[in-house]
Amino acid sequence: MKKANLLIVGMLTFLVVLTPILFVNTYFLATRVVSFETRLEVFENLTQYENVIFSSDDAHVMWMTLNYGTYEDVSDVNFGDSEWLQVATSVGGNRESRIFLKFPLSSILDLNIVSVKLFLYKTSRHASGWVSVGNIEARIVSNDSWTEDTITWNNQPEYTTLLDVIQVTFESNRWYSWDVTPLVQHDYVSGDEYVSICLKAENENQGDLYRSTDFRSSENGFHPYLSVEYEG
Ligand SMILES: [Ca+2]
Ligand SMILES: [Ca+2]
Repeated sequence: MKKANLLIVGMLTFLVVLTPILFVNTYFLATRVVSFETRLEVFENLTQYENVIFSSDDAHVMWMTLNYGTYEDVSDVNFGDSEWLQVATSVGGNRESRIFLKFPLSSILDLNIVSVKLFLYKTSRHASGWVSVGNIEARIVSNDSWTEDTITWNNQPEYTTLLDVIQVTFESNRWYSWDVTPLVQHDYVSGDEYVSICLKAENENQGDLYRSTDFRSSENGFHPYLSVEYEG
Protein backbone atom coordinates (compact mmCIF):
# COMPACT_ATOMS: atom_id res chain seq x y z
CA MET A 1 0.00 0.00 0.00
CA LYS A 2 2.74 2.38 1.03
CA LYS A 3 4.70 1.47 -2.05
CA ALA A 4 1.68 2.22 -4.28
CA ASN A 5 1.21 5.62 -2.59
CA LEU A 6 4.84 6.47 -3.06
CA LEU A 7 4.60 5.49 -6.69
CA ILE A 8 1.55 7.76 -7.23
CA VAL A 9 3.24 10.69 -5.44
CA GLY A 10 6.35 10.10 -7.53
CA MET A 11 4.39 10.09 -10.78
CA LEU A 12 2.47 13.25 -9.83
CA THR A 13 5.70 15.07 -8.93
CA PHE A 14 7.20 13.94 -12.22
CA LEU A 15 4.21 15.31 -14.16
CA VAL A 16 4.15 18.62 -12.24
CA VAL A 17 7.85 19.17 -12.97
CA LEU A 18 7.83 17.88 -16.54
CA THR A 19 4.70 19.62 -17.91
CA PRO A 20 6.02 23.22 -17.67
CA ILE A 21 9.37 22.13 -19.14
CA LEU A 22 7.60 20.50 -22.11
CA PHE A 23 5.36 23.54 -22.52
CA VAL A 24 8.27 26.00 -22.54
CA ASN A 25 10.22 23.79 -24.95
CA THR A 26 7.24 23.54 -27.33
CA TYR A 27 6.80 27.33 -27.14
CA PHE A 28 10.41 27.96 -28.12
CA LEU A 29 10.27 25.38 -30.92
CA ALA A 30 7.05 27.00 -32.22
CA THR A 31 8.69 30.46 -32.12
CA ARG A 32 11.67 29.13 -34.05
CA VAL A 33 9.47 27.54 -36.69
CA VAL A 34 7.49 30.78 -37.12
CA SER A 35 10.66 32.83 -37.46
CA PHE A 36 12.06 30.34 -40.00
CA GLU A 37 8.82 30.55 -42.04
CA THR A 38 9.02 34.35 -41.97
CA ARG A 39 12.54 34.15 -43.35
CA LEU A 40 11.45 31.78 -46.11
CA GLU A 41 8.62 34.17 -47.04
CA VAL A 42 11.09 37.04 -47.22
CA PHE A 43 13.32 35.02 -49.56
CA GLU A 44 10.47 33.78 -51.74
CA ASN A 45 9.20 37.33 -52.10
CA LEU A 46 12.64 38.60 -53.01
CA THR A 47 13.90 35.86 -55.31
CA GLN A 48 10.94 36.19 -57.68
CA TYR A 49 12.45 39.51 -58.76
CA GLU A 50 15.44 39.31 -61.04
CA ASN A 51 16.57 42.76 -59.89
CA VAL A 52 17.70 41.59 -56.45
CA ILE A 53 21.43 41.11 -55.78
CA PHE A 54 22.42 39.48 -52.47
CA SER A 55 25.71 40.38 -50.80
CA SER A 56 28.64 38.02 -51.34
CA ASP A 57 30.44 39.33 -48.23
CA ASP A 58 29.09 41.03 -45.10
CA ALA A 59 30.91 41.80 -41.86
CA HIS A 60 31.35 44.48 -39.26
CA VAL A 61 34.69 45.57 -37.88
CA MET A 62 35.15 46.78 -34.31
CA TRP A 63 37.82 48.81 -32.64
CA MET A 64 37.50 48.12 -28.92
CA THR A 65 34.83 46.92 -26.57
CA LEU A 66 34.04 47.26 -22.88
CA ASN A 67 33.66 43.71 -21.62
CA TYR A 68 32.61 43.22 -17.98
CA GLY A 69 34.42 46.36 -16.87
CA THR A 70 37.66 45.65 -18.70
CA TYR A 71 38.77 46.77 -22.12
CA GLU A 72 39.34 44.04 -24.63
CA ASP A 73 41.12 44.96 -27.86
CA VAL A 74 39.20 43.45 -30.78
CA SER A 75 40.79 45.54 -33.53
CA ASP A 76 42.45 42.40 -34.99
CA VAL A 77 39.35 40.19 -34.54
CA ASN A 78 37.29 39.14 -37.58
CA PHE A 79 33.48 39.14 -37.19
CA GLY A 80 32.66 37.79 -40.68
CA ASP A 81 30.57 34.88 -39.39
CA SER A 82 28.58 36.98 -36.88
CA GLU A 83 24.79 36.91 -37.05
CA TRP A 84 24.83 40.68 -36.55
CA LEU A 85 26.13 43.68 -38.43
CA GLN A 86 26.79 46.59 -36.12
CA VAL A 87 27.28 50.33 -36.51
CA ALA A 88 28.44 51.82 -33.21
CA THR A 89 30.28 54.80 -31.83
CA SER A 90 31.05 56.12 -28.36
CA VAL A 91 32.49 59.41 -27.20
CA GLY A 92 34.37 57.53 -24.48
CA GLY A 93 36.15 55.62 -27.22
CA ASN A 94 35.34 52.13 -26.01
CA ARG A 95 33.64 51.01 -29.20
CA GLU A 96 33.60 51.93 -32.87
CA SER A 97 31.88 49.56 -35.31
CA ARG A 98 31.44 49.87 -39.07
CA ILE A 99 29.78 47.53 -41.57
CA PHE A 100 31.40 46.44 -44.84
CA LEU A 101 29.34 44.89 -47.66
CA LYS A 102 30.31 43.51 -51.06
CA PHE A 103 27.95 42.72 -53.99
CA PRO A 104 28.77 40.93 -57.28
CA LEU A 105 27.80 42.93 -60.38
CA SER A 106 27.64 39.87 -62.69
CA SER A 107 23.83 39.78 -62.44
CA ILE A 108 23.34 43.40 -63.59
CA LEU A 109 21.26 43.12 -66.78
CA ASP A 110 22.22 46.27 -68.70
CA LEU A 111 23.46 49.85 -68.53
CA ASN A 112 20.06 51.47 -68.13
CA ILE A 113 20.07 51.54 -64.35
CA VAL A 114 17.63 54.08 -62.95
CA SER A 115 18.07 53.39 -59.26
CA VAL A 116 19.83 51.00 -56.88
CA LYS A 117 18.89 50.75 -53.24
CA LEU A 118 20.77 48.92 -50.52
CA PHE A 119 18.52 47.10 -48.01
CA LEU A 120 19.44 45.84 -44.53
CA TYR A 121 17.13 44.51 -41.81
CA LYS A 122 17.52 46.36 -38.50
CA THR A 123 16.75 44.70 -35.17
CA SER A 124 15.92 46.18 -31.76
CA ARG A 125 18.93 44.33 -30.29
CA HIS A 126 21.29 46.70 -28.43
CA ALA A 127 23.66 46.70 -25.49
CA SER A 128 22.03 47.77 -22.24
CA GLY A 129 22.31 51.52 -21.66
CA TRP A 130 23.19 52.30 -25.28
CA VAL A 131 20.99 54.51 -27.49
CA SER A 132 20.43 54.58 -31.26
CA VAL A 133 23.36 55.49 -33.47
CA GLY A 134 20.98 57.95 -35.20
CA ASN A 135 22.08 58.77 -38.73
CA ILE A 136 23.92 56.09 -40.71
CA GLU A 137 25.97 56.90 -43.80
CA ALA A 138 26.56 54.69 -46.84
CA ARG A 139 30.04 55.41 -48.24
CA ILE A 140 31.91 54.28 -51.35
CA VAL A 141 34.68 51.71 -50.87
CA SER A 142 36.83 51.48 -54.01
CA ASN A 143 38.97 48.56 -52.85
CA ASP A 144 37.12 45.28 -53.46
CA SER A 145 39.96 42.98 -52.40
CA TRP A 146 38.74 42.54 -48.77
CA THR A 147 36.83 39.40 -47.74
CA GLU A 148 34.37 38.80 -44.91
CA ASP A 149 36.63 36.05 -43.47
CA THR A 150 39.67 38.30 -43.09
CA ILE A 151 38.49 41.91 -42.61
CA THR A 152 39.24 43.52 -39.22
CA TRP A 153 39.29 47.06 -37.84
CA ASN A 154 43.04 47.23 -38.44
CA ASN A 155 42.97 46.09 -42.10
CA GLN A 156 39.64 47.63 -43.21
CA PRO A 157 39.69 49.26 -46.65
CA GLU A 158 39.39 53.04 -46.89
CA TYR A 159 35.92 54.56 -47.35
CA THR A 160 35.47 57.69 -49.49
CA THR A 161 32.51 59.64 -50.99
CA LEU A 162 29.18 59.82 -49.17
CA LEU A 163 26.36 58.11 -51.10
CA ASP A 164 23.40 58.56 -48.76
CA VAL A 165 22.57 59.13 -45.11
CA ILE A 166 19.41 57.95 -43.35
CA GLN A 167 18.05 58.11 -39.83
CA VAL A 168 17.24 54.83 -38.06
CA THR A 169 14.65 54.67 -35.29
CA PHE A 170 15.73 53.23 -31.94
CA GLU A 171 14.30 49.76 -31.18
CA SER A 172 12.68 49.42 -34.63
CA ASN A 173 12.56 46.03 -36.41
CA ARG A 174 12.31 46.66 -40.15
CA TRP A 175 14.14 47.02 -43.45
CA TYR A 176 16.03 50.29 -44.06
CA SER A 177 17.42 51.43 -47.41
CA TRP A 178 20.12 53.71 -48.81
CA ASP A 179 20.39 55.06 -52.34
CA VAL A 180 23.66 53.73 -53.81
CA THR A 181 22.86 54.33 -57.52
CA PRO A 182 25.97 56.36 -58.57
CA LEU A 183 28.39 53.75 -57.19
CA VAL A 184 26.74 50.80 -58.96
CA GLN A 185 26.46 52.77 -62.25
CA HIS A 186 30.10 53.82 -62.02
CA ASP A 187 31.49 50.38 -61.15
CA TYR A 188 29.35 48.58 -63.74
CA VAL A 189 30.45 50.97 -66.53
CA SER A 190 34.09 50.59 -65.39
CA GLY A 191 33.82 46.81 -65.79
CA ASP A 192 34.30 46.28 -62.05
CA GLU A 193 33.29 42.86 -60.73
CA TYR A 194 32.02 44.11 -57.36
CA VAL A 195 30.70 47.12 -55.47
CA SER A 196 31.85 47.56 -51.89
CA ILE A 197 30.02 49.78 -49.41
CA CYS A 198 30.76 50.93 -45.86
CA LEU A 199 27.99 51.81 -43.39
CA LYS A 200 29.11 54.00 -40.49
CA ALA A 201 27.74 56.48 -37.95
CA GLU A 202 27.37 59.97 -39.43
CA ASN A 203 29.15 61.55 -36.46
CA GLU A 204 31.64 59.14 -35.00
CA ASN A 205 32.85 60.20 -31.55
CA GLN A 206 30.23 62.92 -31.10
CA GLY A 207 26.85 63.30 -29.40
CA ASP A 208 25.54 60.77 -26.87
CA LEU A 209 28.12 58.70 -25.05
CA TYR A 210 27.09 55.22 -26.27
CA ARG A 211 25.33 54.71 -29.60
CA SER A 212 24.85 51.48 -31.52
CA THR A 213 22.51 49.88 -34.05
CA ASP A 214 22.41 46.22 -35.08
CA PHE A 215 21.26 44.73 -38.38
CA ARG A 216 20.83 41.07 -39.30
CA SER A 217 23.66 39.56 -41.37
CA SER A 218 23.38 36.97 -44.15
CA GLU A 219 24.23 34.36 -41.47
CA ASN A 220 21.00 35.38 -39.69
CA GLY A 221 18.56 34.79 -42.57
CA PHE A 222 17.81 38.38 -43.57
CA HIS A 223 20.45 38.75 -46.26
CA PRO A 224 21.54 42.34 -47.14
CA TYR A 225 20.61 43.00 -50.78
CA LEU A 226 20.60 45.55 -53.61
CA SER A 227 17.34 46.27 -55.40
CA VAL A 228 18.04 47.42 -58.98
CA GLU A 229 15.52 49.32 -61.09
CA TYR A 230 15.98 49.57 -64.86
CA GLU A 231 14.67 52.09 -67.38
CA GLY A 232 11.48 51.12 -69.23
CA1 LIG B 1 28.98 37.52 -42.82
CA1 LIG C 1 34.18 48.16 -57.00
